[in-house]
Amino acid sequence: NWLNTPAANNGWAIVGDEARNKTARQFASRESGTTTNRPTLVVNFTPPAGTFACCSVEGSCSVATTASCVAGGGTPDTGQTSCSPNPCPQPAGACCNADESCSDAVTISACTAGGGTYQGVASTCAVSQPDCGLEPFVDALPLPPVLAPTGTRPDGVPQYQITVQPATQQLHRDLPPTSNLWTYNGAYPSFTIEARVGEPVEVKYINALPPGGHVLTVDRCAHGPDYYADAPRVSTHLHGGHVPARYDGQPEATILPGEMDIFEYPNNQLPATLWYHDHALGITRLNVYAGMAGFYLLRDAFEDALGLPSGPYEIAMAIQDRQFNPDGSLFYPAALQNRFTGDKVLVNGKVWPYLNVARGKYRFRMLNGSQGREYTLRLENTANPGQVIPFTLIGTDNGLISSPTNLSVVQMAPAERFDVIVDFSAFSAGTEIILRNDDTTAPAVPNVMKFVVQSATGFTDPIPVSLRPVTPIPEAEAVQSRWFRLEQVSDACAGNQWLVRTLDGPLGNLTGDEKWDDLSELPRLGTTEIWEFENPSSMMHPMHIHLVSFQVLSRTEMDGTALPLEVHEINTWKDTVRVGPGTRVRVIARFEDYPGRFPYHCHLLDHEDHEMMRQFQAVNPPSLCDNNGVCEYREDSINCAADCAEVSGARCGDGLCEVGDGENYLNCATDCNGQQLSQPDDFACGSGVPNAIGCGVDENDDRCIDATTNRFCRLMPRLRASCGDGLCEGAETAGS
Ligand SMILES: [Cu+2]
Repeated sequence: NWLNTPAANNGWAIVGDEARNKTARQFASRESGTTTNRPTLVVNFTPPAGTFACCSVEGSCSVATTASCVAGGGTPDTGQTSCSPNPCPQPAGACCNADESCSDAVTISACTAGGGTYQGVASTCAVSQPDCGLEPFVDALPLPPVLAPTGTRPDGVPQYQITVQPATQQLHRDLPPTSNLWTYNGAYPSFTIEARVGEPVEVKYINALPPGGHVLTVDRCAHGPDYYADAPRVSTHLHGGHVPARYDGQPEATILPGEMDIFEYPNNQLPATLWYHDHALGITRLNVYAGMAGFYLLRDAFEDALGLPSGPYEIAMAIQDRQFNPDGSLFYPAALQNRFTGDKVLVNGKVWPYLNVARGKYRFRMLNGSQGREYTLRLENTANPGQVIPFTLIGTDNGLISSPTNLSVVQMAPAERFDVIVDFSAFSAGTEIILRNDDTTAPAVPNVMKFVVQSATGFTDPIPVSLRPVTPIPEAEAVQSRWFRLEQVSDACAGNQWLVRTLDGPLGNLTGDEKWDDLSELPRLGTTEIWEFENPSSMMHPMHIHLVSFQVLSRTEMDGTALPLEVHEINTWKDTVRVGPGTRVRVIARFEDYPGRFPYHCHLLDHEDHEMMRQFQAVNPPSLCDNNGVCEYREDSINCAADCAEVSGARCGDGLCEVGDGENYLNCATDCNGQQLSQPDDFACGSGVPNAIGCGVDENDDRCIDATTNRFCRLMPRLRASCGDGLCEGAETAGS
């Protein structure tokens, strides 16, 4: 906290008379948020006779003799003997403001009082802006184009193709092109997928990244890179999507360069602002940071008929922070972070852009797509900074709310979405309205983007007073409760790591299940559960659960004292909830449709990558087990153990060189011999044997993988293949 919230720092003055009760006094530090509370040192000095105020060119004052003043380049003011108050004329110059903008003709005192850096007498912004940083609001807000299908299946399902590939893109007018982007289809952010409820879409994901290492530095302390090192693995998750486990972007089901995978999204859920982003185990933060994120907008006829702003008046905004190297490339720390916060905020891939808006209403689908930064957003009319301009909330993470509600500020945790209407109709042409971020997390970034009101009239229809009714899930419907504690523990490799630890009750004992591989939560499909996250730590964790849309039931202090829910958390559909320090949050969800393993995790990406991610397995009802000795559809190793045995370990002959489970070219030549992409068959895959090479981790593209012959190599052991969990795992075959 000392570093992260310096405004809260203070000191103690010890009076020293221990006979009295109060012998100490708290005082603010020079970093205090209240300027007048900052400590000042007052020195009383009586200058000797014959000295006068001496003014420097910069306007500072000292007391000196006339001769020494002139000798030092100053101008004596013989009418003044004191510098208090400062009698010197204040020259003006350029001021680098706290938001990296530059203002001309500002006095040094006015500049520093506003948190700026004075650039010198007679300096100008024409010269000084580059020293101030990146000038805000010089690039137009990019509007990600809609992705066009590449084909249509015989059953009418549109087919999309997303190729993960490097790209170079200019992210600010004055920033050199950023050359270390890894993107979907060459665009950061990606193209937007438009989908409709009840109409499935197919997406083919192709990993066309260069073989070799990752474009950003991989920390091998993370689970995933501890096996795969810096291999450029990808696995794409549709955030907020209600999809089968097979298509969920399972963190371990990554594909390597040269591989592809085909997903089908059923779109059987409420319309919502979804987004797709990478979810590869242990390198999610790096893949998302490098650019792997895009919108997936799901609609239906009911929402269309509401008459909300659409077309040019409906804009999705991906808000993400970044930090740049001087050459324009993305900077990310080599080691896992507690919480990364960049010093620039981008919206749809431009640093601090602007948007020209018509005088009317806009629907903004705002996404906090940042690694770990929270935002406290507010609209500020530069001509009238005190004016409150509301965001009219119409929807949250997973769909519309019952009726519009005005918010004066929007507080967004990572991965949260706010679907809002902003009405510019009351402003005259030329009005500039800045989307401010009042969150002071260091490095503080006060700007997000700017709206410039134009003279044209835009969308002026009224917003319906009723949107889509949200019915609360009754607590009594829940058949199971689960409790989790969010805690940091020591870690031999990285020093520490964060965990989601299963408890045996509210404020209960640890059960010992706390890692990714600890599969302890088995919600039954067709039932409702209440999950409670308790957070005794000093950090906020935005907790995300795959598969389900949940409702937030309550937030309390650790001792159970009730805390109010935020407006956007009351009777709304969510998939990510803020669990603040020292609080407990309960959510309720219906587990429906899709059996299998799904992650739940903290969406601070550095936490997610470092063990603050678990998986639950949604299991079929026991009534669907027919005990006929064959593991069939809707049977799994939990609901039908007799038919669906758990299998583990390697199975020679399955086309998968299971190095992690002990296979090599000596004990399983059929799976592990000569399967190098684009190489003659004279290599040997596997470990523990002479001259073997590993799986997909070497630099020369001689990986033990050949997608064209459907042969793969896996270094990570498959410890517990569970038949019926929706994933075809290492030792599982069609026969087993
Ligand atoms: Cu966390």
